[in-house]
Amino acid sequence: MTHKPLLAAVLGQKQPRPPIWIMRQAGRYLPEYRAIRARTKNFLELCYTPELATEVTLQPLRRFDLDAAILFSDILVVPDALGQPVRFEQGEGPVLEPVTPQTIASLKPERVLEHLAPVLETVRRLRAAMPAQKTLIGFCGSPWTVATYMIGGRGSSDQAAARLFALRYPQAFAALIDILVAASIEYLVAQLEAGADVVQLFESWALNLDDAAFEERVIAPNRRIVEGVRARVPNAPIIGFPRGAAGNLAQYAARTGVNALGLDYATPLDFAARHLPADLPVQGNLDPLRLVAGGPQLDERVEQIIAAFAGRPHIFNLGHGIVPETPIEHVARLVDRLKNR
Ligand code: 1CP
Repeated sequence: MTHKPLLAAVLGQKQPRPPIWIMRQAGRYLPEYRAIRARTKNFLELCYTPELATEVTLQPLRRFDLDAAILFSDILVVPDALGQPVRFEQGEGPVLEPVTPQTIASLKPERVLEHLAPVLETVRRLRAAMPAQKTLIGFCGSPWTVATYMIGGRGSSDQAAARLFALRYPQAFAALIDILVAASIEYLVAQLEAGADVVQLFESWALNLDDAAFEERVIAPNRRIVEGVRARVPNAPIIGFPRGAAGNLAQYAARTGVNALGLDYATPLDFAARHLPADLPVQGNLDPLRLVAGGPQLDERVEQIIAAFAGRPHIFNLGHGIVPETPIEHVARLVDRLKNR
């Protein structure tokens, strides 16, 4: 038995009230985050400076009574560690020099853990600093999602570059996925050994895929990671978040072996009841813009979400990341309502 309510929910134990964390809970909506960010040259420097990364990870816990902290880092530290440098341009998001079928062989999986040593040091510091009842969440991007940035060179709404690459160069694509699966296993095992209680797989671009592509690019690699991590850390608690998976969600849950399923906000509330095993823990799924707008449309939806998942272990969260415009009072009100119902 664990005394951490959020970890317990991931492990399938229903809690008296849903534990809560907020996707991207450290970030630009917090003035204390912006103050620290202003002291760093660029975003990756913040991720690679344990003292500052530890501080920004803990900031949301000081302000709100959340049940978990999520390691402050980014899914794109993995390509950076593989030797495909990532830059974060102001107001533009990540920029990378795209990989080609020829350059994939020159990625350097053997240097991943060495490059990410500062992030693992942050996990150790967090472990030491966190109150016993709070859950520490580690994470990485799932291979397909990370590959969309490595191939496209930046974020896009349709992932067309990566989708075409996977179809045109199946061997090179498979080699890239193999590298990302292996690197992700190493990285997640290292996070768990450094003190993470739970790890989350962010498959943020699980949309725009036909079911054959979903099987090959999402289900198979996520399953390999779950199995590879558990071969080294038996029973490792894992949350899968396949954003946009829609009609593929039940397959994802059944076949990857994740403990808990993150739901995006477009997933209908009765979906779990109709299509998921009765005891499968779910996480989610408030529209982040309801948290921006506040008022009755926020409060009423929160109640609907809690009621819909009341019969199973449920972790309350947004259905995608919090946005910079979110008023801090709305976050405080949400956490307070959840804790004092
Ligand atoms: O200067 C800044 O403050 C940059 C903004 C920012 C932040 C705060 C980025 C750039 N990344 C992060 C931190 C981050 N990213 C965290 C830890 C913080 C926390 O949750 O408290 C996590 C878990 C992520 C994960 C992440 N990065 C995802 C998966 C989740 C999701 O939102 O779907 C993705 C897709 C990224 C890539 C990324 N990093 C940053 C941006 C702007 C983006 C998205 C680019 C795009 O839209 O394609």
